[in-house]
Amino acid sequence: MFKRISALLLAGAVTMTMAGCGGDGGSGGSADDGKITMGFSQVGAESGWRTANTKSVQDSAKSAGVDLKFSDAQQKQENQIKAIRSYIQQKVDVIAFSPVVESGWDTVLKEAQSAKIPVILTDRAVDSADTSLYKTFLGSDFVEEGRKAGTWLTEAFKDSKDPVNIVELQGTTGSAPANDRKAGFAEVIGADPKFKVIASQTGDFTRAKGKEVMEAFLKANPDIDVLYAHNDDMGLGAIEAIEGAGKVPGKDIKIITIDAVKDGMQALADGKISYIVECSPLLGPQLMDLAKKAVKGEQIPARVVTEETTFTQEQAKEALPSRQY
Ligand code: GZL
Repeated sequence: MFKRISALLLAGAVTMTMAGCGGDGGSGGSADDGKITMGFSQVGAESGWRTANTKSVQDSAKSAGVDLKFSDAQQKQENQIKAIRSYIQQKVDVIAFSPVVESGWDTVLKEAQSAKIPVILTDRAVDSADTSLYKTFLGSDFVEEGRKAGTWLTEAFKDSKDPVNIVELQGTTGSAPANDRKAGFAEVIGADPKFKVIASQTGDFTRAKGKEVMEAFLKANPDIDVLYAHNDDMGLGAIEAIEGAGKVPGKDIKIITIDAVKDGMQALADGKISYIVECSPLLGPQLMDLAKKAVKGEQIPARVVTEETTFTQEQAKEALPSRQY
């Protein structure tokens, strides 16, 4: 995480804007006729967020006239590496991917660099020390998302004199969102010793695993006050476990999640979830714009941070009718 923050500070993060500051004479690629080919390696189809992200990428490629080669890695790094190698063999103009985990990418990214194919990180980041291996990282600030979750919790329990027992459902082990959402949350609640994370385990961003792990948490810990789930889907699975244990989600156990997909927002509006931090999956349009610029050899920002908000139960009721995902 630290490496990426220093790269962020060096490069100067931009939010939602792209500074096309004139060409640096890159490979040029086939963008001169406007049509480019993108090889995209997607993490998988593990959550509602991922489904929405895939739709955004595929729809945006169509409207941008980008020829998209798309692969689903079923949450396995080796499948993403295979897909990237195949795109290099096919001599695509640009490669984009959401790295399922932060580490282990340098070798294949060096192969893409030697083949003079620009790489764009979208959604999740890598921890490579060599930031020349990719042109930009387009995605959320996951540490900030964790901080927002922690800030809501400390505010909600500011008058409590008793210990606040928290269980945490982490995202995929080794992934940037799991590492950073955990760090940001811990940074904020760590200021007050009454907040105690009594159990923390991965639910791999899936509903099924979230339910399974929450069942175990409930068996081992009779006095849970709060669940912090790194995504809506694990929170929704946990709600099934909480109700199965005869407890009332949102009342007996406050629930904070991250994403703000439709099912999560509905549970928030229904009072089962207490607070949601948004993480937008709608990265497609920006990705296609950045890809075209990269293929033309134009300068693009090293970091593009997506703008996001947060939702209370009242705000969810207002926002639900117009949600795109
Ligand atoms: C976050 C993304 C995460 C979502 C999960 O940008 O990588 O992966 O929060 C998804 O829902 O599975």
